Amino acid sequence: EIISLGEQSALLRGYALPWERHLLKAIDTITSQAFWRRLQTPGGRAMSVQTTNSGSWGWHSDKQGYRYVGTDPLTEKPWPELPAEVIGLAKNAAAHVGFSEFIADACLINRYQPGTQMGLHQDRDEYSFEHPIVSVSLGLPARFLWGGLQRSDRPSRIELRHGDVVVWGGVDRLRYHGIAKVADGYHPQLGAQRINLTLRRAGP
Ligand code: MD5
Ligand code: FE
Repeated sequence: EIISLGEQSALLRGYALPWERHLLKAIDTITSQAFWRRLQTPGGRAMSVQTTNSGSWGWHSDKQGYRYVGTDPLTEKPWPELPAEVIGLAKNAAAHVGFSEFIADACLINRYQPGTQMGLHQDRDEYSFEHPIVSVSLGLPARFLWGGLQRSDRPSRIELRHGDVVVWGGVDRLRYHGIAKVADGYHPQLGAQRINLTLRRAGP
């Protein structure tokens, strides 16, 4: 099932389910090398979401600001490799929404425990906004807040569930978005958490 979210964005319900085994294994492998962490905002506060990365670039935040870095600041080693199956999932999903030949070079992984949320923001740290972003939701469901091009635009809400994939690009690429506070619960594969992978082209 394809649910249109905007002119150039869509929710592909359950699209990642055939890749579930690869995704769970990838998360285990990646987080055994690049541990979950709570990043500091440029203002010095700890984010409530836990993150890690894989691929050529990883998203990082500290007092110097938001940016992509080629090595994990915790280990000073390159980020773990992004598995070919996951790059393939993102490429296939993007093509369904009209973005052909999308090759991700960065995968930001976010972990939400019950009570965690992500405030409305835009994703604008990538080198170019011409590429789409593909997001994969796993574990507990969450309400996605889907706004407009101005922060003051009132967001609509849509539930993202285990296995859902969303593709955003083109005119929808810079829309404000966030995640409402994740409710308590238990997921058979992932327990009391929601994990989101965002696949991006961060570099040139
Ligand atoms: C999440 N993560 O569920 C979301 C999913 C992030 C983030 O927002 O920055 O880590 S990605 C949602 C997204 C990405 C790019 C554009 C838009 C939404 N959009 O235009 O709405 O952890
Ligand atoms: Fe975002």
